[in-house]
Amino acid sequence: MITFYNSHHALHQGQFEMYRGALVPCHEVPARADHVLAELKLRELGEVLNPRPFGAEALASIHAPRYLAFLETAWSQWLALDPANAARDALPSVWPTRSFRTDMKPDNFAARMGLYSFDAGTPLTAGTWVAARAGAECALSAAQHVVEGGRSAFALSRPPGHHAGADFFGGYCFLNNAALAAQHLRNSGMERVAVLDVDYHHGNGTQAIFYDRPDVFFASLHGDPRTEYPFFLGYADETGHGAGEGANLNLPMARGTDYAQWSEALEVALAAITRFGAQALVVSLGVDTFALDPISGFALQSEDYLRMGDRIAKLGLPTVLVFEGGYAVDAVGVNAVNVLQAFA
Ligand code: 6XA
Ligand code: ZN
Repeated sequence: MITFYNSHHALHQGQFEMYRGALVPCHEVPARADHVLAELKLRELGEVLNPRPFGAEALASIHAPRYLAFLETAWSQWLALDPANAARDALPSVWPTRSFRTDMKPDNFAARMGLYSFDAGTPLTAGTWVAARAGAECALSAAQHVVEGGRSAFALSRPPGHHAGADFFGGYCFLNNAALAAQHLRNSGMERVAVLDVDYHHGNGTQAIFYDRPDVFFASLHGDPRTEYPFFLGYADETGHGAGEGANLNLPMARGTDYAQWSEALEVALAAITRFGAQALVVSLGVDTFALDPISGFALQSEDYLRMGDRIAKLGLPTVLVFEGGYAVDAVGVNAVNVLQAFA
């Protein structure tokens, strides 16, 4: 399995996220990717390459120009407010909820942060843009590898991506790496592409990006949004809209779900992807389904990730795997690489 990795991921290093009224240390830390990289090298699972550069058009295939322009300049806007801001991350604190307008371009930085985000758990830091862009290039390079005939490729991207929408960040995500990979496959002539999201959290950004499209099928296995983040999307009755009706499948599960139950939902998702007639697959590979994950509620064990990789590989589709969540930092390498090893 070829891996695309860029050390610039470490430039995104948030200090704190808002949790129950307090700023607590970020769960989404650079060490997560370091552990995956170390485990890949230990098992000699294949080449690790730097991504190719991709131009602004590639990001604009998924993200709104005004959002990209904001992300690129956000840190300098933050510093312009107060040079002392160099020592603290930017976090949003005000949002346009129902009845507010979202069509204007606010002059106030806090207003812009709120306009382009949906939670206070996703700090924007000095290196966020460079890291997110490099992570997106890993996903695009992995997709390009598959376009060129590769059976599979892994994008070891950080920050993760599946909560990011066309014009918003949140859930530790800024650019939607999986959506960018799927769109790159579409642009390169694959007519029907499926995204399988196995992260513990519903991939609200990916769902929203493709919700009214018939050419990209989105299937997600996740913690029930009645109790689990991101709470406001990911229900079973969300099946797509307009031309996209029928191309969205949510399989929410209760806290405590183990691999025996989880793998039944996987069978449902894989059968739907086969019926859809996907020519290529993108996997949003979060391993926060692990029993010891500190912010999640499923009960998967490390060996289960071998079974997961084996089962998804049996679909026989050209596949791009994109790293998402997983916060049991010491186990994240073993768990993610178990999927990749079984796949390869
Ligand atoms: C709330 C939890 C964010 C979940 C991030 C994640 N701060 N998404 O792992 O897949
Ligand atoms: Zn997650």
